[in-house]
Amino acid sequence: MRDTVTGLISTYDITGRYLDRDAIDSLKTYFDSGADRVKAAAYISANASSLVKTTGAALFERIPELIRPGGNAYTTRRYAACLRDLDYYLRYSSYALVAGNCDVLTERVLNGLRETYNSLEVPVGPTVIGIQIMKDVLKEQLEAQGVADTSFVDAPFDHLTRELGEVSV
Ligand code: CYC
Repeated sequence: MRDTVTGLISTYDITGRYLDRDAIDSLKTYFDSGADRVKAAAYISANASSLVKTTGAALFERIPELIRPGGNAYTTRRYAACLRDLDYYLRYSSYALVAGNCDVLTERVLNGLRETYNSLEVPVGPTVIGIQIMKDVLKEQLEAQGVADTSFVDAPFDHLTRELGEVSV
């Protein structure tokens, strides 16, 4: 698992270089957004269940077939599994936001996930849409909380959808 600082150090140490301008720029961007990253993580912790609920409601409104007979989120058990998955994505994204690095997602969430989803016929497209809805919901709420630039919020959600989306489409 990495964060922005350890990631940079390991990259530069491998080639025995001092931190150059690019490295310093990345560090600066990371530290400048530090207070907002912490604020976002605190907001997510305090509002996780409502963020998940809002995301789920929007996803099922957009793709109602998911919760109809034959849909992958049909039956209470699978409906609950779907919300639980959204909660995993949110929690791990909050870690990645604080770290300023998406390694934790690759290691703890994405490893083996495609195979699991494929074998259970969990549809990847709608999952990707759900993650993107979650990102938008979170950004909107953070803006309302006074976070002026929420662009740093994109990375973990986009990482998840990019890595998942490479599958089977
Ligand atoms: C199932 N989601 C699963 C399963 C795993 C995960 C392992 C199979 C085991 C189980 O049901 O608990 C995902 N587990 C994770 C992740 C982690 C983990 C990410 C990281 C920490 O430990 N179905 C839909 C929607 C979508 C969905 C599009 C919600 C966005 O139609 C999710 N995931 C979904 C559903 C199941 C599932 C419905 C149950 C499928 C089944 O059992 O038939």
